[in-house]
Amino acid sequence: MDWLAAWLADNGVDVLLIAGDIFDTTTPSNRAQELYYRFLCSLTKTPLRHVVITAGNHDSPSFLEAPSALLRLLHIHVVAQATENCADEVIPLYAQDGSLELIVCAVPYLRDRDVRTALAGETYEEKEEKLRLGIAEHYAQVAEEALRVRGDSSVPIIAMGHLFAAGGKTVEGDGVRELYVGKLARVAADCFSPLFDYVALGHLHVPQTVGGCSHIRYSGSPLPIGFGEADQEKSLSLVTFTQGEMELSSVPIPRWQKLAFVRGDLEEIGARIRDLSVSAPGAWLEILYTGSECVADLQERVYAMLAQTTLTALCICQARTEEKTLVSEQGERLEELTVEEVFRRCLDEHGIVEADRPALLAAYREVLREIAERDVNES
Ligand SMILES: [Mn+2]
Repeated sequence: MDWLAAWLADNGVDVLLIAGDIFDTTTPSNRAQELYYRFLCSLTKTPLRHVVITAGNHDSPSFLEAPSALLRLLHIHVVAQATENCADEVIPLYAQDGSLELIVCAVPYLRDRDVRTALAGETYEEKEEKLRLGIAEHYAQVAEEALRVRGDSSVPIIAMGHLFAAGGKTVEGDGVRELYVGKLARVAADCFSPLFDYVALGHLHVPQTVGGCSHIRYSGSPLPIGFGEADQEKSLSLVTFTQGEMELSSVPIPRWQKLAFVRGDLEEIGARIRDLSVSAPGAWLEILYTGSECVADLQERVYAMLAQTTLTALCICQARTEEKTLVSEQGERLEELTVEEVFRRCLDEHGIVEADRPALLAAYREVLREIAERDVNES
């Protein structure tokens, strides 16, 4: 964040857009809140004139919105939930001389209930189709409102969004939480009005464009969020408008903390740790043991390998194979299983036939999503 504030200052950037997932949880720690507000304060010392922040699926809308009146005084606009009146999401930004210079359609993560009326007995295909139509309809409404606000001027219109675009890339272990019902509700590029000069998207951690349109883009997460992203270059998207011409570029973000994913049997893990202690001192590691034997004291053995190094293991686990599961059933820990694995075992236990599983799994994911998105401190 210090780097970002300095970079924004050095490059004379006018507006910063942050498209969601400000926090990882709906109840961020006090320390995390302090970092957020300190960062926002540090922006007031840059030439930056406006900041627009929208909520992602991990954020608590009421938490982000609570200080919004105060933040407005610092020219920081927060939009955390869609309301009846989509005009609330259309933010005109003015230059120092008072002239309109940019319109931002600050669309936050659209919760299922924001865009879809659920009916009993709907199939999953019908639910998904309604969701997609609801999201497209919402963007059409904000585009219409933006057009009204723009009037006779020709200022650019930027839309924001926090969603999963069709064809979007993710990497395993990056911690991107599934949205909506099941895994299929994906929004295509044609959901965004052609009125938008640029669409700034959040949610996916890999920087990428959508549907081959260079102006519909995920900047990606500024930091790797999981070890699956250990080798990925992170970046910001810089959009420059000069007399109606738009120029797009991607700005690499330096990596301050080395991460490495180590996998193999004990011998391979040992060799890799020796290499990394020289090539990547101070690195954080995720270690996956894939050897054929079950190692009861894996943690102790790995800690012994790390003892004389500056490396830190944040996660040490054993790969699960059929064979090993049988041997280690006794010592299996719930936290080693994903919630979906637990559910699959429940299906096995109850002898649920293959044909019934997709619908049950989709319903289960819907429940999980609702739990994860519950705004616990709303009132
Ligand atoms: Mn997200």
